[in-house]
Amino acid sequence: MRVWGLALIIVASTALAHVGSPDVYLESDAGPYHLLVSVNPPAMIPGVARVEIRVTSGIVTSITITPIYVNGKDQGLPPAPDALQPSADPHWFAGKVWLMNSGVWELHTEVAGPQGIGKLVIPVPAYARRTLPMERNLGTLLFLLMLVLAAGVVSMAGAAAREGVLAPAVRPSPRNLRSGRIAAAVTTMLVVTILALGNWWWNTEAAELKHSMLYIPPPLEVSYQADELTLKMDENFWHKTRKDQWSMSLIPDHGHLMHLFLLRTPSLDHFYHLHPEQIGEGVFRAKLPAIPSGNYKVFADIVRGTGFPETMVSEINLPDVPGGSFSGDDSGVSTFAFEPSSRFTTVSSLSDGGRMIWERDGAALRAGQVGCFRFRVEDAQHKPIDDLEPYMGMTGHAEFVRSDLSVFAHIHPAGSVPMASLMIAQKDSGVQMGRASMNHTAMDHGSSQKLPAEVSFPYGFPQAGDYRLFVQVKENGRVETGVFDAHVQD
Ligand SMILES: [Cu+2]
Repeated sequence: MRVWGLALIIVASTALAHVGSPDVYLESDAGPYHLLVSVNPPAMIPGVARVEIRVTSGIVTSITITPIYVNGKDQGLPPAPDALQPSADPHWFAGKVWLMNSGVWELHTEVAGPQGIGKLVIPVPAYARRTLPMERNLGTLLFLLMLVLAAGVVSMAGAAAREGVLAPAVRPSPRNLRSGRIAAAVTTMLVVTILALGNWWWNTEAAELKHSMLYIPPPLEVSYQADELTLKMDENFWHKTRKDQWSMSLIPDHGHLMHLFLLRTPSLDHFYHLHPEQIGEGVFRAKLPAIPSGNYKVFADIVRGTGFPETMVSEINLPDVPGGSFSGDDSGVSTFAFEPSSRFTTVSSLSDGGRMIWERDGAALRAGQVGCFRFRVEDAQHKPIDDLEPYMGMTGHAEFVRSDLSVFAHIHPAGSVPMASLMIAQKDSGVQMGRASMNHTAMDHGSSQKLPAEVSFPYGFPQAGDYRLFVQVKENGRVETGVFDAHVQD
């Protein structure tokens, strides 16, 4: 009997415009304070998100969070704020927040200290992500209880047919014994049938719940013809049933409706960051640069009207594409094939003769640990360059890819939250963007603006394994991509 099948519980989680990397990281000012925020989305919807805030500048005495659901409709009175608990370390606060619906939540954060009150809004997308099997011990216990109950019913029916008609202390005749056995056999068949039907009913319910609750990114069909990729987005059940709940329209994220990434597999040696044009509803077209043949994994980032980010995943076999040079904001890099044994590379040569240095402190990288990943850009003489400029409005873009492609995270200096979602959140709340965010995102797009030669990205690897990092900056009108390999421990 497949009693384990009885044991599926729907749980949920949140993720960003990323694959396999559900946690939210944000580095920002809140008034006079500077914060590094990480949010571990809930295991269920409704569910509890764990929030940790490290105060990296300023003295903070208390932090409260009010979660507000975003779907373009009035949410009525906000709930009472939850207070984060201070820890022994005065710079570190942690707490929990309930998220009740799938979609985007804004965590309205109020930070208090001697310098006054600072405010910050953290967008957190939430959705059911996976099912969990029942806990083994509980399952075993329930299974044994079921056996006891079933055996009890069978023995009761047998005893009733055998002795129910006899006077007390009268021994059953062979005829009584026979009817007892027949009753037990019939009851056994009945009980087995009932359990089988129950199991079937439960599995059907679980499958339906899974179908209606579990988030699956929109399907993406990719085809190649004459130097161009055509991408057709579709919708699945999850999207179709949520259309009236929130806006399915697309909004541009740093100037583009779609950010498309092509990565040659399994060597991870050719990487392209392209920006397809929308040519119809849900249909995009990308002009390809020169690309060598091979199997390419496709990641396509979009942001919905409420700020809900999604990453669609597909793959395509490409022939040698003659293509041209990169146009617009498109960029890419050709590098050495990935080898798990190489573990760490911290220096990457750039196409202009300069290099990019990963400023590691030498400590081992661990899964689930938040850190700031810093990269310095140098010229051919190994001097920090002074002509870094914003690339699509940001000082840098970084893509963290696990070697088996189970993780793909597109991160910016302000964190893992897409710029479009962040801007909606700031607009909703009327909270001014923090100074650091402004610097990070270099909002004025002016190419005359000169930036320091260093970029940093807050991130935590979701799981142990080998990773390749692509770090993109714009220098003197040209995009340079540094490539680094890393090994992450449990
Ligand atoms: Cu980016």
